[in-house]
Parts: sequence; structure tokens; C-alpha cells
Amino acid sequence: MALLSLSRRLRRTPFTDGVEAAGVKAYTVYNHMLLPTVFRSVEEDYAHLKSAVQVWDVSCERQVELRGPDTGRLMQMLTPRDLSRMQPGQCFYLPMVDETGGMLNDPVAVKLEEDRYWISIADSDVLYWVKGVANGYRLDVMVEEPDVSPLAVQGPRSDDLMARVFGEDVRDIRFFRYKRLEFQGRSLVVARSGYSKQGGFEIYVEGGDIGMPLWNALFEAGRDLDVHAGCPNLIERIESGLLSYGNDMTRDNTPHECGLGRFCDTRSAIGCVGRDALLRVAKDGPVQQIRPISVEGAPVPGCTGPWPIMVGQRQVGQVTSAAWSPDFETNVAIGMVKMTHWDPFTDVDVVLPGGDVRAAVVYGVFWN
Ligand code: THG
Repeated sequence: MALLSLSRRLRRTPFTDGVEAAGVKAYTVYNHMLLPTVFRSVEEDYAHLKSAVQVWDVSCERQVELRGPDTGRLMQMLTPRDLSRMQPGQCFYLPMVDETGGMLNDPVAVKLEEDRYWISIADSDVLYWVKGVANGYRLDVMVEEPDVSPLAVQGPRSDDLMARVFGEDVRDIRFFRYKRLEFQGRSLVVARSGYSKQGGFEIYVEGGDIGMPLWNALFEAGRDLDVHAGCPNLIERIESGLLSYGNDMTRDNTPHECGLGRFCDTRSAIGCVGRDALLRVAKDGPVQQIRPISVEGAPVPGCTGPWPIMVGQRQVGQVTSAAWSPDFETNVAIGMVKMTHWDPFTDVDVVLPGGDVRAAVVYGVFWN
């Protein structure tokens, strides 16, 4: 493939110098920003992530900050997840929907203060949607993108590495909670969260100037822990059932189709702009839904789906993400499957660029 031309619209991050020095081999573009996808190889990065500790430049998980008296009201307009009991110190994974109940994003919300949140977004232009809603309803709230760049520390040795840089307090941070911890005299939000199921933290680096100092401090402290630069790993995230907005779901899907019904409290989410639509959807349930799928045969080619899921001549869904799993010794995949064929162990065919292969909807093999 040809190279990407850089410009002002394709943003570097506070850590790009470190990422390049670490030998990044490929990037994708996410929220108009560089996101590394490969360091050594996807398979080597995967094995290392599951056994050691990695530092990830996930600056592209941009923050949309809401601040001001109407913040609580505006936040609840954006999501069917009930935020009424959310406290400062908590992070919530939440579906963000439009007026039809269609997914606009699946961010992590961070409650900083009673009237102040960060929305840590996936790849869609949430800033404009939130500004539009805020101004359309003449709400008294500031909506901006602050100079905050998340740096993730992921893998089974994350606690040990983080304790060396931020102190033993990091070990007491609970899942999807954060503490404010000091680095070079600056107080940073450090949460136990991240886009893998190998354990770890996300540091919301406030102020790009301390990006490289923090990056360097983590690598120096972790020399004997085999710390490496890493990135969200395609194989690991499919095995773990972590969805990718724009790939596994789009605005055409409801949270229920995405298997995110457990994050919807549509009855109590008073004010959510998609509430009426989702109450209707929730009543009868979805007619297609995300499923784990194992795909037989040789390793699938680089993921440029979607690939049709067929039963005979009939299309019953599509594979939206797939990768060869060295640990499961099969291709693991995520697909959207019609209700007639979504039961565990239903046999199907997947139409790959190189021809049809056998596959099955699975359960209890990976992800659940
Ligand atoms: N961290 C932060 N921001 C993000 C991501 C992140 N923004 C973009 C993208 N990732 C958003 N998507 C996800 C998808 C899954 C999860 C987090 C963000 C996730 N899910 C867990 C699960 O599904 O098991 C936990 C959900 C829960 O129990 O609350 O972690 O990774 N800052």
C-alpha cells in the first residue's frame, strides 16, 4: 500500500516521537489523529500484551469536555444509560445514540466534578453533535476538546509498572474508577480501564508538554519488566469482545443490536434524545445482534470487510472484524447475525475475498 501524506488535518500526538523511536510499523487514522496498529507484528504484539506490559499512545481517544450548570442534563440527553447515580471518581462505558436510537459513539465517560465530565470518544465527531444539542436547547454548558491525551498501560504487569511511577496507591484503584495522582508536580486522572482484557490503566495526560517525560519515565521504570510500546491489538480485542465503532457497529445499529443493552436503562434515562425510539426497540428486542464467530481454515487476510455470512443462497449477516488467533488456533471474528441464525453453534459460510469458508456462531469459546 502507498504511504499516508501528513498534514495539519492528520494530527500527531504528544507521544508520536516516542512511538516512532519505538519502531512503529503501521498506523490507522482515528478521530483525525494517528493511532499505531503494529509495532513488531500483530501476532508478536498480541503474545507480549498477554504476558508482560505495554504502553499505548491512545491520544486519539479524544476528550469532549462538558462544564457548566447544565452539564448533567446534557449528559443524560446523550445516552440511554442512567447517569443519576454516577459519582466523581467513576468512569462509565456508555452507548451514545441519535433520535432514532442509532449508535453515534460508544465512549467512556469520566465524571470529574458534579458539573464537569470528559467523554472519551471512539472514532466519530462527537464534539459537533454535543455542541449542536447544547446550542439547540440553549443549554448553559461549555463544550470543548481539551489538551488531554490518554496513555494506556496494559498487560498483566501493569500494576507493577504503574506503582513504580505513580506510587503504591495505583494498586487500590478499582475497575472503571480513577484517582488523581502526581507526575512531575501535575495531578493526573489515572483510571483502571483500557481497550484490552489483560488488565491495566489509562492515564489522562493533561498538557501535551509532559507527554514525552511520562512516556520516558514509564520505559525507564519498566526496563526489567520487558515493557514495550504497544497499541490496541486486533486479535486480543476480538477475543475479548471489545467492539470497534465504525467497524462492528455504525449509526444503523441500536445499542441492543450491539449487545450493549446492559448499558441501557432507557426507562429511567429521562431526557435521552433517543429514548422513545429505544423504548420501542427494547420492547420487542432486536432482530439481529453481534455474535462471536469462529472461522475455519487458513488465517484470514488483513481485515477489510465486511464479509457476508451466508446460509445457502441467503445472507444472514456479516463479519465485521476477524483475525487469526494463535492461542485458539482458529480465526476469531465478530459479526452481526440475523435472529434466525444467531444461536450458538449455528453453521454458516463466510464469503472471504479468496472464496467461501466454513464458520460457526460460537458461545463460551472466546469473549463469553
Ligand atoms: N478507553 C477510553 N476511551 C476510549 C476507549 C477506551 N474511547 C474509544 C473506545 N475505547 C471506546 N470503546 C470502548 C469499548 C469497550 C470498552 C471501553 C471503550 C470497555 N468495555 C468493557 C467490556 O465491555 O467488558 C467494560 C465495560 C464496563 O463493564 O463498564 O472497557 O478503551 N478512555
